[in-house]
Amino acid sequence: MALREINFDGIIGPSHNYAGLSFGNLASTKNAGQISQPRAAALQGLDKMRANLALGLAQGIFVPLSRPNRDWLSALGTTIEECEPVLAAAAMSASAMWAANAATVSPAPDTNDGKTHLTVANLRTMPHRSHEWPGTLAQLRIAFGDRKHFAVHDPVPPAFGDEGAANHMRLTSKHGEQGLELFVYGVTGGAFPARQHLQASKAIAQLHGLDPDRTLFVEQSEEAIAAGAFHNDVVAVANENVLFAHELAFADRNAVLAFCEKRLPGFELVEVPSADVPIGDAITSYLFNAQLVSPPDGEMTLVVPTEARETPTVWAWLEKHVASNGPIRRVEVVDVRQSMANGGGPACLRLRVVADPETVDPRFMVDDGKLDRLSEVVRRNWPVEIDTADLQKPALIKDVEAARKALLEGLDLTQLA
Ligand code: SUG
Repeated sequence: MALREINFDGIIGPSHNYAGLSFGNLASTKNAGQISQPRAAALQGLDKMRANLALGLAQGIFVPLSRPNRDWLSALGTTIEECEPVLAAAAMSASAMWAANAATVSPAPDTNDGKTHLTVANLRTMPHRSHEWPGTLAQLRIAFGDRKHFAVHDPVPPAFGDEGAANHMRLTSKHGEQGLELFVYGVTGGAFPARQHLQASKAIAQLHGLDPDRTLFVEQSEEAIAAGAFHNDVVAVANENVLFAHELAFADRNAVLAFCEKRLPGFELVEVPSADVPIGDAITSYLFNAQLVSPPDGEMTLVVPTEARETPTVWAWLEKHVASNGPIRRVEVVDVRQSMANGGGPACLRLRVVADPETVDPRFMVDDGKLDRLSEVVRRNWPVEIDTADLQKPALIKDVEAARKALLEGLDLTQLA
């Protein structure tokens, strides 16, 4: 079995819009009511996947969910035509594009039955995200349907909020070896909600059969959440033996350090001090919401959004780090501005799964040729613009539904219709 890191990116859906639904996510609030560009957004996402392939990485996809979510509205006793605008916005949200929130993943070397475990996130804190999980679970059950290698779990009960891999980090000497799993939860975020609950993280660690001695529950600092780090992946990211984090990411950074140093030979913390990059700059630039990856050439690479290059403190820090021979050897810049305007950077758009690509349903894997075909479907079918005032307009709804249908047909995934 050749275990590799596979990044599964959510294809940005045809209903992508700026409804300002995520309190505590500064970009979402700032851009509320702006006109979105779903076609450009989806093409940006596909280009990011091409950039990953060019680095020599394995790439997968998830498809947009059925929007408007008519079943959810029906359970609320209403319809897209008749519901209040706030419900229409939630039912039309394309938020499943942020695949880092799809599930928490524990690769096979970490679990007691030797399977890769995935628990779909309940996303219960934000109404527009709370109805994603059934559609996401349906995809996980197909993509990772090989029961010899995967175990896919239902969400943890909604008493405890769970936002998936965005609050989970794995450290290991090599992807295919047993790792350390770090679950980051929030207790308080000042004025903003803490979305990940400790009990949810503990439940997932149990369900995945992790070794308690190699599992750590880490409190996110209140300061980070209050500054706009609504998920841990806005202030920290891990890859292999490297933890790249802002100095204010965790409530007790020394405890994290001690745990990792004791258990992982060669562990490296790359910490960015506030004096170099104030937390506000880290959040607007999404320096840490980057993909930290190990391409086959062995040069650890950080895939950052354009906004990182445009933020002087951040770019200066990156240049200094690479020049000083730090663990991050290369920086790649990708344009995902449409997603960024809703608080979703390169890392939000992907779910990392360490597995043998041969064991994944091939309909969820992509190469350059398939990305070209997907781009064509997007160019032909995705709306050019969406004004949130139009979310209940029959013509838009028809276009959004037809676009998804065309995509599912192109991928031979009509069973998800
Ligand atoms: O949950 N934005 C998403 C962004 C998720 C980013 N994911 C990670 N950090 N992994 C959220 O806040 C905005 C939707 C709107 O306002 O229309 C939104 O849901």
